[in-house]
Amino acid sequence: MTSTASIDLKAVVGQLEEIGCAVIPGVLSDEESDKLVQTLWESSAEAERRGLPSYVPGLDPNPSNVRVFNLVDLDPAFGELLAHPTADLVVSAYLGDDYIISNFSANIARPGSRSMAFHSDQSLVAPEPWSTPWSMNVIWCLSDLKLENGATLHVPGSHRFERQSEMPATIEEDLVPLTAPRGSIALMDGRMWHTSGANVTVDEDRPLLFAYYSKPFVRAQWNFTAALGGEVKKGMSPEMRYRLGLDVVLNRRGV
Ligand SMILES: O=C(O)CCC(=O)C(=O)O
Repeated sequence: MTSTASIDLKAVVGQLEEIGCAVIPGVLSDEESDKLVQTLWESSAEAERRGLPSYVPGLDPNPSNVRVFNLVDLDPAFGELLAHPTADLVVSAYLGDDYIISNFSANIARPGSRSMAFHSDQSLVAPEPWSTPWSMNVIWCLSDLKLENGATLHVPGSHRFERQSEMPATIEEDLVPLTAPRGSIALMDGRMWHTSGANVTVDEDRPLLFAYYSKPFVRAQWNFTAALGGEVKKGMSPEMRYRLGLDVVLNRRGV
């Protein structure tokens, strides 16, 4: 599997700056991807037992998108992914090594799923102008990501719009799929305008995990202090406690 030493970090950061996204293939083996898909479905069933929604009207057009929220509480494998050395390397380089974790959830686009509303993730957590990257997604591709199975549609270069008023009315005509082989991570600047694609296959699921990271001064989307159980919190390293905002002091590490 791709080791952190073999990653051309300068090139990855260059693509994020230039295009707004980049792909690092081979971060997970096929076996690891398959195991995570299995863990994801088990976690989805557990989330349902706990009464967490898997379909949010207004977020997705129909229930063929299966959402799994609160991944970190559902299985330790997901916490490990958040702290994965490759993710840490890239996020530290792009946002700074004092980054925090804003959210971690899954979107399984099943056959029949359609696009959600066009948005950028940074616009959901910070007001314009969006002059610099304050957030980014590390998207764990547990299957191949291709147009037919609902690959994330994005507008390359759209991370440079500082205000919504700068965007042409026809911008959605420029959407293209973010393609990647299974086992990759796809990286996306938080300012990139995007949406989920439509899964037009007969029988292929598109399970993606969205690890959303931000600058430490941006309020997190998910309240991990409230959402994680005591045992899960206890198992977290000091580093992860800081990144998840579990300590008493939120804006200084090691306090
Ligand atoms: O599933 C996708 O491809 C995109 C999901 C997304 O943008 C979101 O949940 O905010």
